[in-house]
Amino acid sequence: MIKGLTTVTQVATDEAYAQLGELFQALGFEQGKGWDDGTGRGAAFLAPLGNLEFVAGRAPAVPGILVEVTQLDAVHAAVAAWAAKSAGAKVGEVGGTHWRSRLFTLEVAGTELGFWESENPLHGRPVAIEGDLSAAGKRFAIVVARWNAVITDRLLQGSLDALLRSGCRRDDIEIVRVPGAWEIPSAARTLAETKKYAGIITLGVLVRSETAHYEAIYNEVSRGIGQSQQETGVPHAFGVLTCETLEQALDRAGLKAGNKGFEAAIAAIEMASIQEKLAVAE
Ligand code: DLZ
Repeated sequence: MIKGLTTVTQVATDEAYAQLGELFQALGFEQGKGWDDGTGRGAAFLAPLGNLEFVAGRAPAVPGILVEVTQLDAVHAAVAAWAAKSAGAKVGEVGGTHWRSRLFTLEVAGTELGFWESENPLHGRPVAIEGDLSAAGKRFAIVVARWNAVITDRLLQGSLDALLRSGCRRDDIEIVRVPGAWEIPSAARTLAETKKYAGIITLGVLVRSETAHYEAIYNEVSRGIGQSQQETGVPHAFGVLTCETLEQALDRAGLKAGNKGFEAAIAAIEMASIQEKLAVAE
């Protein structure tokens, strides 16, 4: 496994060796384990991040040692103040580069260093773990309520469309029909516990104006689906519409406001991929 990176630079004189050591300590580098074997000596300075860069074609006109910093102007002022007291040290002006950065150079007895700062605010930020939208090779289950079937059938079509267009094989999709939204959590939980599916898509429609105990059903359905997801670790996409009227529900099932079944399936695909990546990253 890769652990770190060391570049070895020979400096011309003992004085330059001492000067550079003093500067790097003053700049806040952590001192590593040095060595002295009687024929030569080395002073190690540890940076929190490092990378090795190979270049082909046009090489940027930069020193071989580059120190990336924040607050370049403050570092420049500190290095310039240090150089004014250090014999033979020469500090260049801060200038722009062709890769959206600013840089200045320091030369000590023939050893040249560059200090630079990126102007890209995202530079150096950790790369986020994000899910892919490929469902190829993964199995998904869809739990769909028959209540308000005119609408839930459209949601189902939307989910199937998303899965198939994302590369899922038809044989890798299990569809389970349940009487109403109330029954969705238990079916979802049973499917999730088999651990056969990368994700579960839950589809239903609750219409407030037609459901006297709407709140009671809705609370239990959302709690049950969430609990199944948390306790099994299998992603559950929430495609249960909660609408004031049937017309509003139709709009959300492909008429005017997208198809929430499609969106739920995409969320399940993305979460399945994230789970896979998180498992590898652990
Ligand atoms: C009973 C009922 C009512 C009134 N409304 C809805 C609804 O809007 N959407 C839905 O999916 N299901 C409804 N149900 C059925 C319940 O979810 C459940 O299937 C039955 O109460 C049987 O347990």
